[in-house]
Amino acid sequence: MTLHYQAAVLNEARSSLRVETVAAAPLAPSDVLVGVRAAGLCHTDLEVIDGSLGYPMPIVLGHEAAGVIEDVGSAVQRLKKGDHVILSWNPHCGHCYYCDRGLPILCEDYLAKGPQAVQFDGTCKARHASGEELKHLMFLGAFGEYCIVPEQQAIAVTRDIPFDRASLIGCGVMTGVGAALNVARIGRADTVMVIGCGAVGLAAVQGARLAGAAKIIAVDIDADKLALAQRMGATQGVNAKKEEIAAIARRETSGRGADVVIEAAGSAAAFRTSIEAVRPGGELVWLGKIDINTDVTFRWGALMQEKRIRRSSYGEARPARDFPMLAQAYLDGRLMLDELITQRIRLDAINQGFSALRDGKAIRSVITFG
Ligand code: CXF
Ligand code: ZN
Repeated sequence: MTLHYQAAVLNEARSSLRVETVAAAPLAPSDVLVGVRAAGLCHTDLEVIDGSLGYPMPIVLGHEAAGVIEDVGSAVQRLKKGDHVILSWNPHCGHCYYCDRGLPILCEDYLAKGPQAVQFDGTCKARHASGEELKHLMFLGAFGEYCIVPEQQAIAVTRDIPFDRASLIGCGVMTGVGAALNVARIGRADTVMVIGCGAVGLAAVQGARLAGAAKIIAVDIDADKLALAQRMGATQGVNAKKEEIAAIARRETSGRGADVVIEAAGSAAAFRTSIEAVRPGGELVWLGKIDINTDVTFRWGALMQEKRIRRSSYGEARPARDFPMLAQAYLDGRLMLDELITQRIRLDAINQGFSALRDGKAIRSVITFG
């Protein structure tokens, strides 16, 4: 019998999402049916809505989610009905050139199929009532009551973490904490600067704290976000509207510059500031993004002196290793997630949720189901 459920569908860019009844595809042997319980609204979803990121339509967005396994395909081995899971948006084949070199984020199959907005086996897992196929953003499409994904994308975690907090681990938190714990090599005496205190930047501040950094300088233009960064582990907050950021980095490090700078603001100015603020031989991790066709200029001298620049899209996530670890860190009180949720909304309020994100009013709005 076909499963019907409610999902928010984007039929064309620069239009509102519409909550519609859709039909699920039959479960393939290696797929699981996830009952989505919480899904966060991320900037990448917003870029698709606003048309700066082109995807085929109609599409179901949503790629930061947690839920419950409702059914499993005949070949599924690791998961069972009732398991609580956080979803990963980086399925990978495990045997291509890049997977062999420890870079699942560059998996050839993942990169080839991502822009087609199909699931990892090349098919779509939901249809409109009209019979038209629905695409899925980032191999998930979690803005609906259900979501069908291959087993590898659903990571079982402890039942003790609430779904709304767990959902954040699937994208923003993983990216920020991972930048500090997996990508940068933060030493105990290090000074780390985090530029941009949205969900990803606040997670990076916490990652720097977990890595044992001595000083953590949080940078933003919003006083409330700076105050939150300080509650989360920043040793100081700096308002980029009022202060010269690179000068602060030097002042705090006997003139050298920060050992590690994590950029999570996503502006040309932030990219430029980040390279000016890092010390010679220091590490820079760029997480933010701007339109891919935009040129960014740098002062050449700032790029010299053995500085190491890394771009990371998912904080070198290893979801099966990292999601349970992050869930436990939350339960132990070492990772603050409650404060990242500005509002909880129902699926039919999704367009207001995106307006709040567009206006910079929300760190995270989370849709809750059930
Ligand atoms: C993005 C980062 C840039 C590549 C696509 C995914 N992360 C989360 O939304
Ligand atoms: Zn995201």
